[in-house]
Amino acid sequence: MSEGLAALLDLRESPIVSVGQSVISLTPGPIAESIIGVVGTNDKPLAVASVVAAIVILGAVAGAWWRPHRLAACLLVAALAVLAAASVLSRPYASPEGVFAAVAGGVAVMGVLELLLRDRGETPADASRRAFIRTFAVIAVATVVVGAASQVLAVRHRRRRAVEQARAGLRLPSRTVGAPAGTDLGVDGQDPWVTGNRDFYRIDTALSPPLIDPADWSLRIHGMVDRELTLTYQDLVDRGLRDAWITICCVSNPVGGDLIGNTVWGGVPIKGILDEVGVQERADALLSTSDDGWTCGTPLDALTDGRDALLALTMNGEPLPIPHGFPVRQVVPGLYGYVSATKWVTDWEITRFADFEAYWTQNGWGERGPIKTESRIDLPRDGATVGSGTVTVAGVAWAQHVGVAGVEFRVDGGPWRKATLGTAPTVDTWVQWTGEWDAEDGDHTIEARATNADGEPQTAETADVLPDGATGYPRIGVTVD
Ligand SMILES: Nc1nc2c(c(=O)[nH]1)N[C@H]1C(S)=C(S)[C@@H](COP(=O)(O)O)O[C@H]1N2
Ligand SMILES: [Mo]
Repeated sequence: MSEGLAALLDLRESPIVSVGQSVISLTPGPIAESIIGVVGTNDKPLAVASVVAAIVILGAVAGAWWRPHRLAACLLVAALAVLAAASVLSRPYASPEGVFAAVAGGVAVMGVLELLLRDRGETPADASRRAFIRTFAVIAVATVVVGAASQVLAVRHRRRRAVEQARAGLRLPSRTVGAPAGTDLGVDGQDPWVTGNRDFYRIDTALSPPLIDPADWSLRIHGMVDRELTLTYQDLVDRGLRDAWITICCVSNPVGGDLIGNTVWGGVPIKGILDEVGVQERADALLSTSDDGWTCGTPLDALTDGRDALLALTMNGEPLPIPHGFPVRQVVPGLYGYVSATKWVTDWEITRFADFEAYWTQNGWGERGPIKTESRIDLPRDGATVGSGTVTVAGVAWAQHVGVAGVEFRVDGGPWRKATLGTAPTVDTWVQWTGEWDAEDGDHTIEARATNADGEPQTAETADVLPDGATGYPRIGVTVD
C-alpha cells in the first residue's frame, strides 16, 4: 500500500526501500561485511527482500492477534508504520509525501485486517491460526502485485521526467505566435481565436501517451517509393520549420461540440519529403503508424496539392506537448484528425487505399474524411436566460482549405441575417462571427449556417458523426426575461 502510494506520488524512494537502506546502515559493520561476503553486491535487493519478508510475517502476526488482542495488533501495525516513516525521514529524499505514504500504508493494513477477519464463530485458537495464514497470504500477494505495479509506474515516471527534460531543453528557431490582426472580434465571453495548448482538445487511443526522446525518434519512409528514407528529429530541424495556422477537428465532434482547436503549427512540409523519396505512380495513400501502433490512411492528393500539410514539431510556438504528439506529428488542413493527424508518428508506408484498412476505417468510419462546412453558436450559451433588448450572438465557423465566405443566423426560423466575420490568415482556419439580435421576452431558438468560399451553404440535413462527420445547423435555446 505504501509502495503503491509512493509510486503514485512519484517519490524518489519508497518507504520499503528507505527501511531497507536504514537496515543496511544500521547493521553493525562486521555483520554487514560477512553478509556482503556471502551475497556479494546483492546486498541491497537482499535488504529489501528481508524488509518485505519481515512485513509479511509481522503483518500475519498482527492478523493472528487481530481478534483476540486488537490493541496489540494495532500497536504492532502502528509501530511498523512509524518505523517506516522514521526511515523515510532519515533519508536524503525525505518528504512529507513519503511519511504520508508510510502512515497511510499502516492505516490501510488495519482496514484490510478488519475486513478480512470478521468473526466467523470459530474457536479462538482456530480463528487466530486461520487469521495468521490468511493475512500472510493476502499481504504476500498484495506485496508482489503492488510491488510489481509500482515498479512499472516508477519506471514510467522516470521516463516521463527524462522526456519532459529533453523537451524543455530543445531550442527550436523562435516562432511567431499571437493571433493575426482582425481574427479576434473581441466579443466578451467568446473563446479566443487561438486555442491555447492547455485548452486544446485531445483525442487518441493511448491510455497514456508514448514517451519519446527526440534523440531516439526517427521516421522510416518505405513502400511504393523510389528511395527509402529514414529521417531523424535533427534532419527535420535542419530543413527549417514553416509556420502555418491550421484549425484541426475531430470527426466525432457533434454539431455544436468543442472537439476542434486552432493554433499555429511549425513543421516541415510533407510534399518536399514525398518528392525526395519519389512516390510511384500507382500509389494513392500514405499509411502512417504511430509509436503506439495506431494507424491512419491519408490521400496522397491532400499531401501534395500545395496545402500546408506538415510534419509538425511545434504547436503555438512550443515543442509539441507530449499528449499532442511529441516529438513529431502530422497536420493536414481540410481532413479530420483520424485520417490525417497522426501523433507520435514513426512510420510511413506509401501504398494504395485498396491494400489496407487503418485503425478507424476498419471500425466503419469513412476512408477519406474531408472536413464538412460547419458553424457553432457560442454566445449566448445554450439554455441561457438573457435580458431583453440588444443581445450579442457569436460563434465560429469553418470549412478548412476551402474557406468561409459568410455566416448567417436566424431566430425562431425567421429570415437569415448576415453576421460580421473576423478575418482569417488562410482558408485553413476557422473564423469568428458575431451579430446582434433585438430580443423580446419569451423562449427562442437561434440557428446558424456557414457558406463556404465555393458558395455552398452548410447542409441543414442532420447527420450523425459516424461514418464521416456530423451535419446540420447548430441550434440553441434561450429565454429572454
Ligand atoms: N497516434 C495517434 N494519433 C492520433 C490519434 C490516435 O488515436 N493516435 N487520434 C487522431 C484523432 S481521431 C484526432 S481528432 C487528432 C486529435 O489531435 P489532438 O489530440 O492533438 O487534438 O489526433 C489524431 N492522431
Ligand atoms: Mo478524431
